[in-house]
Amino acid sequence: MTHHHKTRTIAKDGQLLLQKMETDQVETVWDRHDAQQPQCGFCEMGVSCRICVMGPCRIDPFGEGPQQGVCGADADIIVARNLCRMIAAGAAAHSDHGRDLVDVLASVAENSAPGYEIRDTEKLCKVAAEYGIDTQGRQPAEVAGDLAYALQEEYGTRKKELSMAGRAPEKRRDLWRKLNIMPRGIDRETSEAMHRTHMGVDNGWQSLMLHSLRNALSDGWGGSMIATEVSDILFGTPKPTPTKVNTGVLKSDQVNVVVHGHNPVVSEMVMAAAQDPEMIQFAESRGAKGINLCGLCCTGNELLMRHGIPMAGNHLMTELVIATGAVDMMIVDYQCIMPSLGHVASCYHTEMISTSDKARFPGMQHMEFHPDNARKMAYDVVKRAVENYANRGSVYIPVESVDAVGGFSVEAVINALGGAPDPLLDALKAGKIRGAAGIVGCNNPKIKHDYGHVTLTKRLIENDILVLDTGCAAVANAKAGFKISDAISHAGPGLKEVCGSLGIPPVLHFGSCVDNVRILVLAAALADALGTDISDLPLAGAAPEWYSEKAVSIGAYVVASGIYTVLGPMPPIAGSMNVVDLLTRGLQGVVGATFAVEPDPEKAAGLIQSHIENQRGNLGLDVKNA
Ligand code: BF8
Ligand code: SF4
Repeated sequence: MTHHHKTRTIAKDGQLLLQKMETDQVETVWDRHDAQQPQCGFCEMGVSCRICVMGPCRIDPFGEGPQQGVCGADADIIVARNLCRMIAAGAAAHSDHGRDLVDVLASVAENSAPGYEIRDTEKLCKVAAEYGIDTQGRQPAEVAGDLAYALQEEYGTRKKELSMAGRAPEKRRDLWRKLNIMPRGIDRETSEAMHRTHMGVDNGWQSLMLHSLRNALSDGWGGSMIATEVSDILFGTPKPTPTKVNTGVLKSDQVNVVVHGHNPVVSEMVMAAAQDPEMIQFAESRGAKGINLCGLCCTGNELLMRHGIPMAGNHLMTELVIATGAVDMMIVDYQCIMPSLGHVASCYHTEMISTSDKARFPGMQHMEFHPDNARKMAYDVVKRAVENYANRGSVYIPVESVDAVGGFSVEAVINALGGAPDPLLDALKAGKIRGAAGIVGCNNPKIKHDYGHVTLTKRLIENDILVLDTGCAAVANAKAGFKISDAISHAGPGLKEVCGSLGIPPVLHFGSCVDNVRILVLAAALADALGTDISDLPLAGAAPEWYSEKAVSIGAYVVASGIYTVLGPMPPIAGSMNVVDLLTRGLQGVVGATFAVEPDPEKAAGLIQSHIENQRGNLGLDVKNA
């Protein structure tokens, strides 16, 4: 094997498929990353600005060249504005995804979305009650209509506080009010971020950063929370479900349909079509043994969480999966879909289908899904996938799949604990579990694929820290075998005992990236049970391989919610020591938590461990020297 494949990824299937793509002479994201070297140092430090056409401008980080843009903006202003816009884009992506689910909910209420239904009426009623909607003796569709309307109001400008933010502990909400960062409307905060960062508006780097936190909170306690809750209402609240992961989930003798993207609205309907006995019969009539639906990235996580649909891989695997030659069709919705995929697919037999009016890609056929036609479209695309099975060339599925358990919603965790968070709190107090860490986020060719996630997770569970994961981190950890009950053999003695008696793995799959809100809800429940704030708990967050604007928004709302967060890759802020200092130190006195940056996961584990022990000490619990 060419040596550099091993430096690019720790995943065996990744290494072998990289080798194959080299032989096939198909470029990958790593090749293009190499071709971009050296990347622009100004942009890396966040000191380039192209917000207006008096520019583009850049600040010389060595102090020799210009220290101001044409308008007079200095490095602090430029860095803060750029970061604010990253957060606005990330918050917009999650929140618009949430809006699409609300649209489906509204259509279900009007009976104009054939094939969609309310699968979790209990959750429907619970969320409706939070909005003061009467549920007694009413039909689910009526309640759903009122709830959809109320959720649309969360996006607007009529409110002073998001209703969903009411789920945060009292102390946290008081703090947000005091700091004037309580999110008001979801779209409002994003729109205001774009206004503030227009040339000649907000030129205070501190006020820009505070609004950025408010914008991020409108994602975490708004758009993403709505996305998760409405997905549960429409498609079911996850329960622990066995599944399989890595490219070994592809089947050489079945029609392989892979869904990629984020929104379950399309992938759920594709699943229904792929499981229809008539479609399976059609596949058999074409010589296949069946239809094998697999996921990639977060839409894959959505299906994995609720139905145990197998997961073919995470972000950096999305090109490599196609190189197996086994994917008869890939169906995408939006976010994190590399525009290279159409070209990669053209080198094999894979048909590529885009489905969202918001997201087009070169080399893909566009078949647009809407709530009213989704069922018909799903059957159309799956039928085409079956027809494409005959066009397969040679197939290379390099590894066996790995077992995993997904589906840990907060409801499922509380259920596993016997109905209340007390056993978890007792284990924390007794020091058997030292604390918990959320490991979340992406892959990034700047960090060896999956190495950041897997190494950090390994070190934390060894040291009795429970890991909750989402997104591409969750897929990395599943592939590493951390998500079966036997994985307690990797855990420290206390965590091993607790997980063993509860029958859960030491690493809990909490879902897709919007499902990070499940971690917030659990953290709020723990804080409420202890009568304290989230910032007092022995918790931490980490995004060891993050790349996307969405991840910046997540990091910002997690910190603004009071949870210390360690980033792997450095965000583009190094050009402003003021902004760096605020985010890594100053925020402690503001929101009770900070960011840290540490690309080495071994060292990141040390940071998280000392933070958790420190938090334990402040709570009056026993402290272990790391
Ligand atoms: O929302 S973890 S690479 S797939 S952004 Fe994207 Fe990052 Fe993966 Fe999911 Ni999240
Ligand atoms: Fe340059 Fe200012 Fe325009 Fe940015 S806003 S491009 S710093 S003139």
